[in-house]
Amino acid sequence: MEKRSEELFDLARKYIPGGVNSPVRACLAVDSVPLFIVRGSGSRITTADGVEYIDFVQSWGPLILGHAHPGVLRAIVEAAERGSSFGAPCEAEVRLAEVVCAALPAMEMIRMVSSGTEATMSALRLARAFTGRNRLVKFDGGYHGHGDAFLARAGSGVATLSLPGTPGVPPSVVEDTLIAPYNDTPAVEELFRRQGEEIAAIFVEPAAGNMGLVLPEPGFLEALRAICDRYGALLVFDEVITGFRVSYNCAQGYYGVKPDLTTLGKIIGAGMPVGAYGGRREIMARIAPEGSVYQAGTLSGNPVAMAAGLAALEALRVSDYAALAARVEEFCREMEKIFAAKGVEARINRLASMFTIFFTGRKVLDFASAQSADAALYTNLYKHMRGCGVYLAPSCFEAAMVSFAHKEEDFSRALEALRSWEPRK
Ligand code: HOZ
Repeated sequence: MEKRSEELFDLARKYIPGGVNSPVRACLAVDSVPLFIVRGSGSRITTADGVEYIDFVQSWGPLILGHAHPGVLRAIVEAAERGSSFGAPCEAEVRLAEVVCAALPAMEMIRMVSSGTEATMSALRLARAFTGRNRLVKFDGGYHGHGDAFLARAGSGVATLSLPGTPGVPPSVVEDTLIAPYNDTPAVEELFRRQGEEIAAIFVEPAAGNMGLVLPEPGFLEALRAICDRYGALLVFDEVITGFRVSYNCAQGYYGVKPDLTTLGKIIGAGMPVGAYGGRREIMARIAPEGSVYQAGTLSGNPVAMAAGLAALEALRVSDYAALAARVEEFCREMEKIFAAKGVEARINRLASMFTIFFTGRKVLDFASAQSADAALYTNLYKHMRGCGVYLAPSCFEAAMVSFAHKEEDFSRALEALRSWEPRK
């Protein structure tokens, strides 16, 4: 059933470190080989062995409309036929900028880049230049891409592989990175009491998606806003995952808290490599060539990627986010009943079309409580579900993604698979 994937993985390991171009997908944490995908359609993916799976990863978030959405596909083909890259301005990048800024009142100007990592790295440079300060606050288990300054107590692959940080990042680069536990306002206040005059920005995922899904406690984001205002630091929302997923107005619209800067990625490229950062005009105007903060990219504002993003946002503007959230809520409740019937302690954190199953009896509100979850039991579940044709994230520190393309049959088949799970067998 996985023979061809195994063969391709053997070949890949000869040429690509670990056989993959991004660590988590190697499936090491769940003691499995990666599935090589040849096709995706709606909620389903098909592997190189010709096996179809119900996909709850959806390329880690970009595909909220499902795989190969017809409107997105059409836009990509039409744009590609006109040329794949110009390294010069095109109308689509202006239109996408206009549409994103219209959805986010806190975003007056935006700069397109090619990945979420690039967006957060650039936002940090800008925050430092604007405030004239060097330090930043991030949260334990928060992941903001693989920019050097963020690789301290990071989530996602760093957490999955239990890496303390990473060689290659000089201590001097992370010594300006201050860490607080997620949802711990007093800890953030303490950092600012001691070094507030030196802190350029707080970087936070308004709902953390890289230590598994962890939601902000009521008042947490508002407190961060107030602290930044008090000390003249910038509040940066990393909405690479939550942007256009939590709602059409992103997590900032959902929670009603305005950041100074926002980073985006994933959904605004609909599966093409796109990132962006934006915010208040007076801050963004510091970027070259309007200002002096340098940041550039040949593929920034790429016409094919911009066309894909525009088509996706056009469809999302009229999509029923509330209905999808309600369906995911019902699905999570059903899963909770099944776990309870099996005597398995589980917490399912969910928000809109994302969820994470934590095998723990504790409420999961930060990285420490996320780490209390039984990773071996998650591996056991992952393997069973995969055997039943249900594709979950290959790490308990990631969020499952549901799309508008998921159908009743997908949910019922996933629940059926879960019912047949015999924990630890
Ligand atoms: N780090 C991303 C997930 N949060 C991407 C993982 C991958 O594509 O392998």
